[in-house]
Amino acid sequence: MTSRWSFPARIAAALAAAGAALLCAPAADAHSVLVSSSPSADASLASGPAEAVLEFNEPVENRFTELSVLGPDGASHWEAGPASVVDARVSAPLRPLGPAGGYTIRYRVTSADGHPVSGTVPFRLTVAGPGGAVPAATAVTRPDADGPVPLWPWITGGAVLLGTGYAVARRLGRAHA
Ligand SMILES: [Cu+2]
Repeated sequence: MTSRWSFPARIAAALAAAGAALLCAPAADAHSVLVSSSPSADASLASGPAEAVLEFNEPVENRFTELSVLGPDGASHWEAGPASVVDARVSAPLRPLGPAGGYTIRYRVTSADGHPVSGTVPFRLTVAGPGGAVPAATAVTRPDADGPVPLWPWITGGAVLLGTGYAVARRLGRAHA
């Protein structure tokens, strides 16, 4: 054999490449996309809905999930509790809405590939409801959700994969020697 690379070195390289492909695969996937909502975008409602519902094109991860409904003043909160995630469906209960005008569903979810996806869905309340906004101090907020998704699990996973590849290559090399 006159190959420039020894057999174990080629095995190690192949395993490292496989590990790199695994690491890169999540980034190659498309992010989760909002496909529908209730209320739907730009809907006009005569009364406030009991909950806000978002449907995505694929199941989203149940972490860092944020769903709030902001009032016509752009600051008041109208959600009655934290968001819940069931597969591709993200929902949150709403308080009775108050002043007529433009409301905004604001969301942030974690894609199946681990990346955050956020957006807004505007809708309109045409008849003032009986409700009062959640006082700002008790609004359902998740300050931790604004941080970046940690990289360390990927780095650790990559190191483990590369280490395993190296160990396997060494063992194979020894068996051949
Ligand atoms: Cu992504």
